[in-house]
Amino acid sequence: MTRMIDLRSDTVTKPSPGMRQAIFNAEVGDDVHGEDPTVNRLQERVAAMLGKEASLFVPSGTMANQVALLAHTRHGDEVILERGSHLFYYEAGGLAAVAGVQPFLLDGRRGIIEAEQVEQSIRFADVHLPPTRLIWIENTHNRGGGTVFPLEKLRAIRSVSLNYSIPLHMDGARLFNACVAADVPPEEYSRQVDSLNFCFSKGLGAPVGSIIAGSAEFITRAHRYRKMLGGGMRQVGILAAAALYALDHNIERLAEDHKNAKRLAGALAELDGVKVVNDPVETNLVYFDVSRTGMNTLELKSESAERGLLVDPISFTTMRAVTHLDVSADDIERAIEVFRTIFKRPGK
Ligand code: TLP
Repeated sequence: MTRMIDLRSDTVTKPSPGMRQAIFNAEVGDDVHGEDPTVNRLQERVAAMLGKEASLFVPSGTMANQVALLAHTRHGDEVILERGSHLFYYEAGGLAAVAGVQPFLLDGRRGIIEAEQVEQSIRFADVHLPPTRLIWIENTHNRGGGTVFPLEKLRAIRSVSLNYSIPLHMDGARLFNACVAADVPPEEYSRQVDSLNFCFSKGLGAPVGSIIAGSAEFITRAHRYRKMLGGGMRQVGILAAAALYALDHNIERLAEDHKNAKRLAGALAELDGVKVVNDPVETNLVYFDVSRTGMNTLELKSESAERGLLVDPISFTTMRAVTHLDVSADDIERAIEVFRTIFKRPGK
């Protein structure tokens, strides 16, 4: 049987033989005691590469977001963020339930918000109003279509954040996709924000892990919240070794994923009734609307799976396909053939 092509997410990658060897060789210790040499090496390296004082390894992007949110806010505070942000949309209500904060939602263009929108949303001191304690952006923006946050727009938001003394956090789950696509070094994005996180478990190909970076004082608070949420891990150098391996081997190659995503989007756009929502595709995510093909996304999901291709709906009308290091250019050609076959069927 031919191998399934899995375009559901870049989280589905499996550790390569080289990464498994690095995991095998990892030196470990109890990280709750701060004694894991590989975790310490990873945290020092990431802090240095982002130009921040400190960083903290956490089990997931969701925990990174929740911990960052907790470390910046108190119950009843308000956070300004875009409507489709992962923090608001995909974290099982954690923003309200875990951090107890209130979102002030902005409509972005493909997830990108403007400095003016942010400035107009800041609350002034009044007993009726919740205090605005945090500005939150996502780069690349997942639901926006893998959109790269333009540096000049980020700089403009940074000056609002500084003028009003409101911290700015970046959910950079796919930070390196942005860096590679826009040719912007990670420290350049990092310089514009007080704190940020990125994931090793997406395009970078590690099995588990995310990291948060910021000032030493912020990371001390984050450390306490990581413990509170149960994210203190023990001999976790085996995962930090995978993360270090990912930083050494899997960043530049993200350009291939972007090329594959563009190729897929170009071919999808030629199919009758299919509309690429995030055209032009900027990084590794392709969103496409199938409402005019006569098929809904759940039908498409099961028809594709029968033909060896996994893709996920994000609504009844829109699908998402994600390229990553376990998908080759040839796999993309096969995926295109599957879509061509399905959409050419009579009556569709
Ligand atoms: N995104 C996942 C799903 O949760 C939707 C995906 O398949 O894209 N921030 C951003 C921008 C993300 O896209 C994700 C994961 C996270 C945070 C959370 O990371 P994990 O899955 O490690 O908790």
